[in-house]
Amino acid sequence: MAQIKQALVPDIGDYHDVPVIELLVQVGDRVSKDQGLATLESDKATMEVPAPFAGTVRELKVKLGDAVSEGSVVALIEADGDAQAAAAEPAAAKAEPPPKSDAPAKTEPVAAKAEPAAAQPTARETHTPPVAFSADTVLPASVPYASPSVRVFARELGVDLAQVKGGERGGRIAKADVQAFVKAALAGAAGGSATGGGLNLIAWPKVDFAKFGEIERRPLSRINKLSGANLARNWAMIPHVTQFDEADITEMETFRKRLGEEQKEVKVTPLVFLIKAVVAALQQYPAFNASLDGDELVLKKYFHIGIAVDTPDGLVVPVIRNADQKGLLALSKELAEISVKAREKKLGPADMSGGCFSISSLGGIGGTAFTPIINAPEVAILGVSKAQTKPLWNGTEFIPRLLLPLSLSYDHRVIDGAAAARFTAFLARALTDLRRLLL
Ligand code: CAO
Repeated sequence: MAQIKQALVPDIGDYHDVPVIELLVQVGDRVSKDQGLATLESDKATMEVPAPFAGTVRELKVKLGDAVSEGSVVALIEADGDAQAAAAEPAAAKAEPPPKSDAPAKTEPVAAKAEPAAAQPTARETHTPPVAFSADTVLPASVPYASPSVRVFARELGVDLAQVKGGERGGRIAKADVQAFVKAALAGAAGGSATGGGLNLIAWPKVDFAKFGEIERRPLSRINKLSGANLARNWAMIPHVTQFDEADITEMETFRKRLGEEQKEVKVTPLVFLIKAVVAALQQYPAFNASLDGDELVLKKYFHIGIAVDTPDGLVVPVIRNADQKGLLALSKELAEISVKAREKKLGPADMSGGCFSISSLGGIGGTAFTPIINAPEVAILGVSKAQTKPLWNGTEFIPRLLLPLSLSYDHRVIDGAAAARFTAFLARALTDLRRLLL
């Protein structure tokens, strides 16, 4: 007998109360295993909840705007065939809480739980609450009540929906509310210069580009839009200063090349040496391994390093966890794995959360220096450019040395210039003489 089982939100890392922004199926739809049922969107990533098995959707347990976490029931699905039924748990016998992560499906007695499919709203219907509805009481405060198109609109304008008061029934936020919020913000900024509040920005230039020549319009990727909004916020809100330095990596390179000859299992690039040197510097200067939380600095005792990876769809920052506990070869292997995962769009939110400090390496491409944008709530980021052989004065003569340019952007609210100069000097010394990493 076919059974109805729950499709649950799988392990989504440290994310909680993530809004459902899209329903991908309707009641009655046939779904294959791993087909997306709903799209969730946190401030950093978008993820689909996959169907844990093939079957027919009997009931949707979420609607647009609902906030879900790992283990939340998204749909009830009638599993296909006997094989599925046999694999499922006995329907009536168990009444356990939803499984945590590895088993995103749980058997439910058909008759007891499933309501007639016809009574359910279809996935693409607009959800107008049938009775008086207050977003404040039904949705957690952290999830503003707004449609996906309004969310996209707000994101494009850099508006935090949590600050917008919804004018529609139940506190639902309409596009007009977002527009009014922006107008008020601009007016406040214009009139607020006496108090110093607001960015006091003039409107974005509106240009008819086609008037000047042929053009083509290309939509931004989802990653471009998400990272763009984050970068704009971080650039506007964090007082950035960038400290530049150079590390003599002549000996490091000799050692790296030898490592490459001795073993062919993994490619060892300068980046893994940088990860080790950064960890040592974070241990030496804990304020760089911290986040601002109101009036407090949260100092982290763990060392999770974010690595900016360039993908065809835009920039993503997967995190290498516990980098202090890993050697150069293990780091190289993990770096290769996360780069492939990033470029194949297979990174989940868990892969991109919990970072303490980020490294953005453009060394394989070129350039002499740049000003990386801090990945909030981190307080510093290291940019790395291309190493070049240059003449260095050793006191009596110029000798050729391989110099690696370092660009450290830091949050000046947390770190002062002297600390930043010490941090990059420490990094440079450690990379010049790797034995220092053992101290
Ligand atoms: N100086 C000189 N050569 C360098 C170097 C440096 N600083 N860093 C790397 N290289 C060399 C490597 O040794 C490798 O050389 P070979 O192929 O001859 O061995 C080559 O450059 C390519 O390296 P890579 O880029 O494949 O590997 P990586 O470990 O240095 O970097 C990754 C991996 C994922 C970080 C990188 O591919 C990437 O995506 N970088 C872009 C990050 C980015 O976009 N940052 C910008 C953020 S702001 O918009």
